[in-house]
Amino acid sequence: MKFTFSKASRKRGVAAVVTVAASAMLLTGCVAPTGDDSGDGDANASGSITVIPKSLGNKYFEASDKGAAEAADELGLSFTEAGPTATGSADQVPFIQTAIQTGQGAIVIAANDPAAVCNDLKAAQSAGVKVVAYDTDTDCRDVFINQATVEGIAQGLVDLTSAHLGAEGGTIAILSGGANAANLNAWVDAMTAIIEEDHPEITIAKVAYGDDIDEKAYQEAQGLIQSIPDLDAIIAPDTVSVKEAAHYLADTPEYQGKVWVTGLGLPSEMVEYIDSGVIEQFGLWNPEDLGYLASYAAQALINGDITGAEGDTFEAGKLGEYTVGPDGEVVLGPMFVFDSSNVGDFSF
Ligand code: RAM
Repeated sequence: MKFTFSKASRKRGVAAVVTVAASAMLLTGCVAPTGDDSGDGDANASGSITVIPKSLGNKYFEASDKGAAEAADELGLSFTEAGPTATGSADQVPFIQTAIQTGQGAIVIAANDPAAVCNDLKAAQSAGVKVVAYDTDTDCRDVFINQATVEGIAQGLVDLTSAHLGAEGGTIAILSGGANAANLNAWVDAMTAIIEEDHPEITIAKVAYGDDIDEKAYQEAQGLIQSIPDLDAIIAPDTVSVKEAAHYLADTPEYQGKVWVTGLGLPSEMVEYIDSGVIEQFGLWNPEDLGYLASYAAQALINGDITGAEGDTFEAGKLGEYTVGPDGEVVLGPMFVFDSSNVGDFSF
């Protein structure tokens, strides 16, 4: 499914003509989906970006891509959000290929499977399209916009869980999202290492995967809670899993107070579970800022202001100046902990 809003159409709120083609729904503004407004449909490479989230329908990416669109508007870029509704390894490939064919200035992608999209991203780069990874990394990109450090996220979630379990510790499970996602696997691996190194009182009984899909995440949460008799806690490092684990607990009061859940969640999706006491704390960052920063990085690459080399600096609008770190990574900031004292302060 693809939504294209040129700068002009966004401003005029132009009614869209919807056509269905191949595996994608295309919503095209009545003006050329480029910055040139020539109406001839030829893309103006330097003035257009396509953002490809892991999937459409995930409110985390709705928030991040809202921020990306805001920055594109500030920069006068034509903005397209395009992506699959499923999270399979190759589901994003058609949207990369369309971005190449339409001569986009940059692709901004959160890859479900970093290896599966690499050849197509290399083809994009060979065609002169800049590639920005955001939220989760892939090898074939110019820069990676990371929400927070892997170590900081993993330590933060383990610290929340350890504080809950206390000195006696307990048995936990990890419920992650897509099994091939670079970000999620990095966080799972780092949490596992921290627990093995620093928390002999905590046992990880199982790691399960909900594929970033609501129904599967709910079923996996149910399976963990029903199959691990002495389960004390679940750590869910993706917004879908933590939401659905809390959802299952809300549906089964007999497990509330017995199984404790935390993870990375959206305040807008988790506030009901905080208010009802089903969960107490969770972590995240501002996904809108993540997308906003990614669009500014894309523009800096298109303009040649940066190449992605360590030490490159670029201005990111309201977020200020950022510096490219080792391996082309740009870090937005630290993870933030949400609880009953602040969860209502945020709308994303
Ligand atoms: C889900 C996705 C995303 C991750 C967040 C925390 O929305 O897996 O990649 O960053 O959770």
